[in-house]
Amino acid sequence: MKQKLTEQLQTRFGFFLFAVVLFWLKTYFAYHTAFSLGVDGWFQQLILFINPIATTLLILGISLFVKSPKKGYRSLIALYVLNSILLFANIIYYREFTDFLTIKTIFGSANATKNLGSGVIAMMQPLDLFYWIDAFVLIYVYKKFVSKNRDERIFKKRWAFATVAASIALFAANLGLAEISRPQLLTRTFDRNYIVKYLGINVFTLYDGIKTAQANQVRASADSSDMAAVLDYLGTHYAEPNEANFGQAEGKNVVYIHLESMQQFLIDLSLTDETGMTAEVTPFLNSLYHSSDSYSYSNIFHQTGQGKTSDAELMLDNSLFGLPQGSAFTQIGADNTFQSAPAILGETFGYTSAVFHGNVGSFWDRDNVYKSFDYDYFFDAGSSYTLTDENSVEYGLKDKLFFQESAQYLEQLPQPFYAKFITVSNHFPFPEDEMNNTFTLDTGDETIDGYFNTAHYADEALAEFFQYMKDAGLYDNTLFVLYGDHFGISSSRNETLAPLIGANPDLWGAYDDAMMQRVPFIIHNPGSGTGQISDVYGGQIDILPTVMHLLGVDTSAYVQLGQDLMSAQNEGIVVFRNGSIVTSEYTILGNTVYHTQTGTLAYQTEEVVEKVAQIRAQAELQLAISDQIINGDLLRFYTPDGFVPVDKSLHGYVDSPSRLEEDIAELGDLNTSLYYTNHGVSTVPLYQTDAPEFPANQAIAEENAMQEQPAAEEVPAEGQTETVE
Ligand code: GP9
Ligand code: MN
Repeated sequence: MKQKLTEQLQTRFGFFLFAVVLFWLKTYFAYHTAFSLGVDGWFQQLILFINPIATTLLILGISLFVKSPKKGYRSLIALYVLNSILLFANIIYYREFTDFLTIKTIFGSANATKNLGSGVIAMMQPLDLFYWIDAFVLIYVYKKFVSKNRDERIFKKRWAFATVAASIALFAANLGLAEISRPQLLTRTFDRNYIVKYLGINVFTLYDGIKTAQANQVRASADSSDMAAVLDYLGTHYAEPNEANFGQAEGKNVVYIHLESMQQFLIDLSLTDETGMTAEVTPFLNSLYHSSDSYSYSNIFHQTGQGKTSDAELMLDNSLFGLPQGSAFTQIGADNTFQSAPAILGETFGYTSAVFHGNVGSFWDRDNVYKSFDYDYFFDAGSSYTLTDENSVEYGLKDKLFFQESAQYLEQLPQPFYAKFITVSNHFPFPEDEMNNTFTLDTGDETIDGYFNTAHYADEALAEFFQYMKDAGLYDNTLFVLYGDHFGISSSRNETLAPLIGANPDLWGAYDDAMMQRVPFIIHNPGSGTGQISDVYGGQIDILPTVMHLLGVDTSAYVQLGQDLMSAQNEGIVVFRNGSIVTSEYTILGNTVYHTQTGTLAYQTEEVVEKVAQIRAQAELQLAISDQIINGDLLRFYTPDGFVPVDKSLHGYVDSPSRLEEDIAELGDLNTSLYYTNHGVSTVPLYQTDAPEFPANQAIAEENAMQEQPAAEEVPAEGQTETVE
């Protein structure tokens, strides 16, 4: 019997079937352990169970066409490993993004892959080895039982074709069952989860590839008449500014602070750290949030997709959404035409614009995309900051050092300026950093512990920066816009997080995950005294028109898809990039509708159904219009009166500091920079930071150590007591 089995296994087809079964079971195992596919009932379970078979037969079946037996076996193993890599990459990706890998994420750009790759090690777990055991088994079985007694017969082509035919038939059956459970599955693409649940990961990848190719065609086939629908939409959607504060900050500098991975639940949150001390996690942000000079928001949601940071930037600078897949920055950002904030402010009021970011400029293709947005300068790691192992984390210079090192460029910018600071310290995996552990927790989940620690650190960095702005004399004349870019804690961790934020993990559900997508949004206008905390529902798409109106820009002719949050005409419909919708009344997640205020399921009366359908139509239209603009590059067909299209060729960021120097030399007496108006006295020495890596602090620490006092650690420790109390 055993002998018989071994003989069967040694044949081409026997070994092939063995591999198919192995891969099938592995995939099914992964479905249950690595993804949450929302499988409901026995019928969906059945479909899930059978869905790996068809594509596994097809993919591994390719090896049956290889004539040479030796090469045939080997190509089978190679295909097996390749398909395993695809599955494994999806497992790791899903862990962080709760999503599947798309063709664009894989091949779209080196940046996206780098983005994916960087967190991979941190995301891997020892148990991940399980996903490779089968491959080792396959290779072992081949070496031990097959290779010496290989089936040397040429595998008949017609059997190879028969296998392909069988796989197609099986796929058709699979699709048929799927369509019974979910009609129009492929035509409407409800959700990526659905495609994987019903048809498997391989089919999803292929399907996604076809969609991507189609998208490339859309751009080529778009023409100026497509703008008509967009302008129609804007005609009905535009929200007029609130007269009470239109132009309140006119002429002021604008400083945007991109708060990496900050979520709204951090605001006003106090936790007890390991030392037993109870403290606010983000005391400085909290003080800004409650300041009477701040327009603060408690119900602003991030609307980013896979483009994460870059999607947030796209929305903030353009009031256009990122794409349903991948990053719009890396896919079209360098080519498309935009009417971005730096261009509008530059043309309207003569603003100088700059981005500060302590990471390499190529990440998210920023060094090309910013040209399309009309940024004058981009101070990045390559040109403007000195990075060492000690002073940087995975995505660049640590926040305290980043802000400090930025001061030398900021003071040189002709005013008014529009400056964006992109922080990095509070980025997944929120690494523990011995020198900067200012808030230590032990919840049993390192990611969550790390998150509070790095958020606290980022908050301290922010406080130092604001202090500098005051000391340098820039503060009063600057409008600050602070926003969280996207979640830092992924939904898979929310149940662990729940007790820390006063929620019951047992009652946690999809509604709560949706509510966790709130991000901080604060417009701080020093001296205004007109601030308040607004509970208006909005998203990142709404920030640009809101800020523009405060700055006194008439936005009515621009293509901005958001609505001024201070406008009486604001509709308060927030659509997520995945299609979920939140309003102050309803939270719509797929077919499930909740009352936003209570989290209870909404009883679907006729009235509710009608209202929800209306909201859904508006939300879908907003996303669709945005996608049309981006995919078709429609802004190339429409230039508002008086607006001069951006000339990308004017910009280059290889060495922004030198370029700035040249530009201000040319300005001569017309220079309005802080440095110039200060008669050439730098404000940089005014910058106070307790960063232990900061050279001055290191010198003090060394001196203290020389005097044999255990003071080396006291420098950061002092900062700690100040903020903890
Ligand atoms: C990269 C940084 C992080 O430079 O902005 O991007 P993210 O991973 O958050 O999208
Ligand atoms: Mn980010």
